[in-house]
Amino acid sequence: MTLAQLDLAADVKKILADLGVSEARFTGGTLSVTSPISGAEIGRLPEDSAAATAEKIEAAHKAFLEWRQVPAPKRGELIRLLGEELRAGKAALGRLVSIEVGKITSEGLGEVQEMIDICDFAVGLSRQLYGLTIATERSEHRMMETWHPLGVVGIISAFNFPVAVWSWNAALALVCGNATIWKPSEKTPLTALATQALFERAVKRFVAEGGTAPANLSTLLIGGRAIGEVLVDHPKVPLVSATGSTAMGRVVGPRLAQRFARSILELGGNNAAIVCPTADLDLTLRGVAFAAMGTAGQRCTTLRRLFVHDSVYDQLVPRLRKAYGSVAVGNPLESGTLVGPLIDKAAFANMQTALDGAKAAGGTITGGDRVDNGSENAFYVRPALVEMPSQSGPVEHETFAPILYVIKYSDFNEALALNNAVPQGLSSSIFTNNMQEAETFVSARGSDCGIANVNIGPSGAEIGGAFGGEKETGGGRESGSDAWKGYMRRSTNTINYGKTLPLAQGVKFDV
Ligand code: UN1
Repeated sequence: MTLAQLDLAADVKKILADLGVSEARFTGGTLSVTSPISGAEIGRLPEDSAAATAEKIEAAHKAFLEWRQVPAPKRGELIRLLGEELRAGKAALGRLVSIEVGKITSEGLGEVQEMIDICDFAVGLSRQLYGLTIATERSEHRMMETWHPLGVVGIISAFNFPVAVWSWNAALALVCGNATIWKPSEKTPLTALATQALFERAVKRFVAEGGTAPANLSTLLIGGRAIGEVLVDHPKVPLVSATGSTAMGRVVGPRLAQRFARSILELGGNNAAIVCPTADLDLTLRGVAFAAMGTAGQRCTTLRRLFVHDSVYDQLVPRLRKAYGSVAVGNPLESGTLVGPLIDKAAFANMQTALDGAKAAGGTITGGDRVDNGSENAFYVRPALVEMPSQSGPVEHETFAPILYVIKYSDFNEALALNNAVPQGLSSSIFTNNMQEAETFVSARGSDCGIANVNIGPSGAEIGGAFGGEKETGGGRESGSDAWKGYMRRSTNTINYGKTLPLAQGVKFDV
């Protein structure tokens, strides 16, 4: 079947109808959504106005006031049910992710699995929101810290992980006792509608079980930048977690700081891997191929820079060139495809601009050309492998496309310095069997990124670890480990259970 013959709009309609989303939510509106698979329109959503957004925030705040009173393990039960709904809806939601974003089938499903995983994590967490008890210097006193919900948590997500990023934030924020309000990317509101429908199903079951869940606990905002601004500026939103470009973060971060609200920023990455003389080259080839070409280079963790030791360069790079030449590019819904389309025409134009810049800087390019799939509005490309004489020009920037810059190195410390020499600091990897190199890479003088891996690529992180990066990546942490603390406020409590009032630091104040 050619791309032009695919009736993706009908497919979308059926998936959304099965999930109980009314047609009025995705037809007849002003926000047009197209599938990158064929370029065809698959939805037209009514948008929220700025005034409606402010009302939704007020309603979410009311929900928060009730929800914070529900014991955390009971809040966890709602997220357990959400996990069940996601399990039941995995095939449908995964397919919708593939249609709306262009991910290959296993990655569309994988994204939903990531949502299920974080729900499981959050359910356990709902019984582990621990604070410390701290030794006090005063007799008959006790000092402790307790963690309380914050309020309404704003979530701004990007097109490339249209639903998983919501779940990392929402699952934690909700068990922590907050209400959430979500502005998905304008490019991917349909998967958000589907996710919201699954959440509402979970709420229904929770209430049927006797649980207390206020209305508007999780709210969806549909629209563009203007409503995002309302969210960022609203005094009843104490935290906004925003995923997107560094340019977006430069606007959102200072605006939140200006009103002393918190931010979790998950911005650009320009992730590197170092291939050392002792690397297992079969494993390296597979690790590099997935990290650099997977998701058509549109993950924030995508591998973009590869530093290869000169002793293995001529063994690895020709094999990589071959993989780039033969990787299956095409309809992501077809089995066997590994690289789907770019999200849109602008992404294609950005890729071509970066490749032109690389050429001007002395790069030798394999691939990068458009693959004609019979639809002028769909943008398929052969991933590009660009051998560069040095780290300069477009290598220093994140281009959200499958371009891997390869640079030869001879000294380990030089490679480490190159890894750290870009403004972004999300993810990084080393391929080596030399223990000193591996340990140095993950040490204080090693990679300066939020994620530093050994013998796996920089992308495809599990939810159990904290996810995020340093420098222009924004510094935020989401998902596992103790990232939950970002969604709560800490209260330090000192309790005097005696009859005297000793003051700290030996101060005397007898009246
Ligand atoms: C992103 O691209 O915004 O580690 C997130 C990964 C995924 C998440 C990527 N678990 O590649």
